Amino acid sequence: MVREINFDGIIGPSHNYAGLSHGNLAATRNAGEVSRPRLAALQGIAKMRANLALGLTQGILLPHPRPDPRWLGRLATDYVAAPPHLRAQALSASAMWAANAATVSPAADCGDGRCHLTVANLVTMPHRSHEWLETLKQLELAFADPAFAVHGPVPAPFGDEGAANHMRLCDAHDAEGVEVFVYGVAGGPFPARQHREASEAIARAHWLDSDRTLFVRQSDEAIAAGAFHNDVVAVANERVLFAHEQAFHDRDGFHADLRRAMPSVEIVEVPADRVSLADAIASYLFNAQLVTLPDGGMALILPAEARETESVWTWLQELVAGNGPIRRLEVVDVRESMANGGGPACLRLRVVADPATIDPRFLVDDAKLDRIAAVIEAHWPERIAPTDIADPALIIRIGKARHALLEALDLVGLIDS
Ligand code: SUG
Repeated sequence: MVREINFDGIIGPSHNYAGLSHGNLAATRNAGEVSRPRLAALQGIAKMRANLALGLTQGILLPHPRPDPRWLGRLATDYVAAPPHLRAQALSASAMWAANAATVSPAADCGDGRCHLTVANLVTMPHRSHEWLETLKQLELAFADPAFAVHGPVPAPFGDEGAANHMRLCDAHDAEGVEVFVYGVAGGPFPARQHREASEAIARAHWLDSDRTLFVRQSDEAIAAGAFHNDVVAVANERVLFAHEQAFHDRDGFHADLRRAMPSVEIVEVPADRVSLADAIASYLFNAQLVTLPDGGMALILPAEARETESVWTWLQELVAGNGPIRRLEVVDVRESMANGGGPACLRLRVVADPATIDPRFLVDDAKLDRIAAVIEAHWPERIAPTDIADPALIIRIGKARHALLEALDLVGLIDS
């Protein structure tokens, strides 16, 4: 049966705070802090357990080999000899943010009746620009069934950051939808990571119907306020768009186009005079997972920071007390990821498909999460301080930890070469 499946990136053993993402305020603020990879990964597992408890279907993507030896090799160096900035870029666990792994168009939207996935090139940030090779390998394995078409990345210099800048509206997940690609325009204080050319290439590759595809410009003020991806200021699920008033460059034009393409759309907008852009971005209100529960109602899976931000929590209480489509709030603690600018929605990639067509090694239940948690408890470093990243013992430990996870999941030799 076709349904939405959330694939969460398991937070890798090299998780650390290197301040690598200009324009991502949390990551920059926490540069040089001590990270807690074990706690981080267990927080991610707890989020997946909470999703399972809501009756949702859950998948996983695996941490990448770090430091990335192939990337350093192409830069004619290795981890020991590399200058500190390349070391940090090679070591990053940024593949945990699966919303940046790929853009996914469900079969119902695609001209050839297959579900299409295009791996994101992530070319804007050096530490993320080498993720796609390993991500592609995992996607090709997980989605090898003919029900899927997995594409390589859009070529540089057209920046593509995947599902974080893509929203889909539909009456039901398995029905034909309207796909909304959100891009930024360069010129502000921070990079605009998603380029319109890349989004257009993806829409062509996925055989999307141009009448049901919108290209929407993100507002410059949102990017300047720290919304380095659209999913920091907007999220969609089925017929609901949940967005900040200042998320889009031409809000009225976008709303009109969306209503024309999908008359049943319900736009839940948070006004700037109730929640400022700054509060929305600091709390990651919109980086919630907006999900349809098995009984048909919708829930927002929010980071704890949303509950701790008064303007946001007050607004949310009114939202769920009203008669709107969003009826339930679930709070999760993903603070270690949040400190690098990654909320609950950043950690997951949504795929609408029949679970029977997916490689079962990439799907989880509680028992499998127990096994993964045991590997994390046994092998993930407890903490990484900035000075530790030069320590060869840490690097060996990180490699062994990932290998232990692949062993536990029967993936040795398949994605670790
Ligand atoms: O690309 N942070 C990630 C956060 C990605 C969040 N994803 C979504 N919004 N979908 C980024 O900026 C920080 C890593 C560091 O600085 O060590 C980082 O890459």
